[in-house]
Amino acid sequence: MVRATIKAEPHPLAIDLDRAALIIIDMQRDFLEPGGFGAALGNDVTLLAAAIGPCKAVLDAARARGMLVIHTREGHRPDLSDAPPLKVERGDPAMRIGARGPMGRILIRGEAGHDIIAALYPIDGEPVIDKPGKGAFYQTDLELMLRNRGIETLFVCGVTTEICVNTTVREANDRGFRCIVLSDCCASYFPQFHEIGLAMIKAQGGILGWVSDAASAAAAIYTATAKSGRAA
Ligand code: TIU
Repeated sequence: MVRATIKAEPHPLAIDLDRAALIIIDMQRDFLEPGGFGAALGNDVTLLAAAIGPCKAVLDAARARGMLVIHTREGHRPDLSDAPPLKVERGDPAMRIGARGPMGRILIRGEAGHDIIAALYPIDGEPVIDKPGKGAFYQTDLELMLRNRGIETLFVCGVTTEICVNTTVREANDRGFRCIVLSDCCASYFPQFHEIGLAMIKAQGGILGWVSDAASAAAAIYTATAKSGRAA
């Protein structure tokens, strides 16, 4: 057990870093780069870029410690058999899920746009969860992976704050996992939804989890590692 105290809201919390994992939600080209799913929905994708540097800082700390790092990707099979028709039918037919865009078919597994951005690309040993929904637990083996590793706490990063991050935090909370959402490692196409999405998590004494930031999380991880050595 390696205790670390994380500066967070609504209050600092002590966790066992040996039972913590980093989960990076959907930092895919389809959401962060022009010509993908995010842009097809009419969004300004440049708003998500602010989360990349902070995510990388925490990713570096987690890797240095040998912490479990899990990446997720939202997307569907090429035949769309795992995509609910109601999800596919929304929006301009020329820019829907499965339509061909500059980064390949939109939100389809195996296409360039579905891949994780270069700056945060997974390395060997980091599981990648392909998820058909907004929540990372829905129709995936994420819970099995976390239980097999005895994980209790998740540091949560990614996009978008109010959609896939929030849904995943809610799913994790109901399954008994402690979530620490890193505010500057998350972003939304709607800055006000980012703020409200974080506020909803930490309100009511941390009804869904805690909110911290990249610097606080990385500092706690590096400090614990310096004292105790690598966990892995
Ligand atoms: N990953 C994720 O949040 N999927 C979305 O579709 N988000 C939007 O904000 N559209």
